[in-house]
Amino acid sequence: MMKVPTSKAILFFVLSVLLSLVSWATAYADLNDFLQCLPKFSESSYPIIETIYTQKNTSFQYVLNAYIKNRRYSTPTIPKSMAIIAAMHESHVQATVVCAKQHALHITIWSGGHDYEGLSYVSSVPFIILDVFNLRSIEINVTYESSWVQAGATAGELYYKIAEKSKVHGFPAGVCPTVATGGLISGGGYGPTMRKFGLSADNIEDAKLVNVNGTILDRNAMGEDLFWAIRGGGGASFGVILSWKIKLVRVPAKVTVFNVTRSIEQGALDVLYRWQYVAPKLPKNTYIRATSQVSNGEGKKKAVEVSFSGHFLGQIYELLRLINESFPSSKTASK
Ligand SMILES: Cc1cc2nc3c(=O)[nH]c(=O)nc-3n(C[C@H](O)[C@H](O)[C@H](O)COP(=O)(O)OP(=O)(O)OC[C@H]3O[C@@H](n4cnc5c(N)ncnc54)[C@H](O)[C@@H]3O)c2cc1C
Ligand SMILES: *[C@@H]1O[C@H](CO)[C@@H](O)[C@H](O)[C@H]1NC(C)=O
Ligand SMILES: *[C@@H]1O[C@H](CO)[C@@H](O)[C@H](O)[C@H]1NC(C)=O
Ligand SMILES: *[C@@H]1O[C@H](CO)[C@@H](O)[C@H](O)[C@H]1NC(C)=O
Ligand SMILES: *[C@@H]1O[C@H](CO)[C@@H](O)[C@H](O)[C@H]1NC(C)=O
Ligand SMILES: CC(=O)N[C@H]1CO[C@H](CO)[C@@H](O)[C@@H]1O
Repeated sequence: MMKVPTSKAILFFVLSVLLSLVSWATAYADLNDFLQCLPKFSESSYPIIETIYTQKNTSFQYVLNAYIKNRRYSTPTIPKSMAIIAAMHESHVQATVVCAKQHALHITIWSGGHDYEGLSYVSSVPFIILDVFNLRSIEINVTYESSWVQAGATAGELYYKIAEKSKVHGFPAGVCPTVATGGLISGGGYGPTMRKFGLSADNIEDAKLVNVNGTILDRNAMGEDLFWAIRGGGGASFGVILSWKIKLVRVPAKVTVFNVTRSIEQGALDVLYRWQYVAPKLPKNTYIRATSQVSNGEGKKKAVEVSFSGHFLGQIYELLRLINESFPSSKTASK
């Protein structure tokens, strides 16, 4: 039976719609004051005005959509931010935080846009996006086996920069190359070398964060508790991460990767069953993940297949010996 809304419920609904209209309207009124506040708190040699995209800017939609990875959150009914501040300098981040606080405006912090729930660019209250994708410098220091990486740099860019400087160093970050280190590392960060080196967050030596007062803090200034929290607790709960000092890890100059796919007829279930017991016990330099996907079977029928993709910190002959020892049934499975 359908429930008929009572007059109280209708009144409540109307009131909440009105309230939300009022709150968006007052927020838009505050927006101008907020925008005028920004230059006062940022370095004048880096004009912050050039980083502001209000909804009137012709590039607003383009800038907004460029980093939305979950298209479900780019539909017209999803509330849009009043403005995007695409910071080009650390002082732009400081100014955005200080002015948003002064004018009681909500900000979301955006690096690579891979948030599964769109938390970095969607909000139910009027808001402004603080976009740090332009802050993406990477300074590799091979001698000290460390590197300063800004929050907007992606995992792929980091891998590339390290490889340019050294063939025997790496960093344990994501499988996906387009996640940004801002969200990735503050949420943990897992990838193909995690069995050997742990999470990205386990390999951080220092960080720079803008706190609620707009002050830049490094590890020493923020203290060990906050430094602990931003390595897994989600950065946006605590401040804006500007950069991480990461520890480079030593890897062989040549590594081996593979991707083997089996259909059900080819014994995918047997291999998957065995994988559960074998994969966690393999030497730490070996990583095999299993993903199942829908494939086109015979006569356009949907079928299931399983892919085993692996990463081995060594060369192919060592890997083959290892696989022969640990997967005695892999020969039957590959028939
Ligand atoms: C296709 C895809 C593949 C993925 N693959 C992997 C993977 O291989 N390994 C893995 O570990 N994870 C993976 N993830 C998860 C991903 O790492 C997390 O969603 C991560 O938070 C994304 O970071 P981002 O900066 O790209 O996203 P964003 O959406 O920009 O940010 C994610 C969250 O972090 C906050 N945040 C972002 N930047 C900052 C900052 N500078 N300071 C403070 N807070 C900030 C945001 O406010 C938001 O809450 C994947 C996600 C997707 C969509
Ligand atoms: C590496 O770091 C050390 C110590 O901070 C510094 O003296 C050196 O100049 C750095 N090298 C590069 C190439 O940045
Ligand atoms: C921010 O500044 C206020 C006022 O000076 C102070 O009371 C507060 O402790 C500061 N907060 C942080 C997190 O530093
Ligand atoms: C492995 O191969 C399958 C089938 O071609 C493909 O769908 C999957 O994306 C591949 N995985 C990797 C990690 O390359
Ligand atoms: C692995 O087993 C196959 C099949 O028995 C064999 O041909 C191959 O030489 C073995 N490889 C190694 C490195 O032991
Ligand atoms: C970043 C950017 O292009 N901002 C522009 C938005 O629109 C105003 C008004 O036209 C310009 O002054 C800004 O340069």
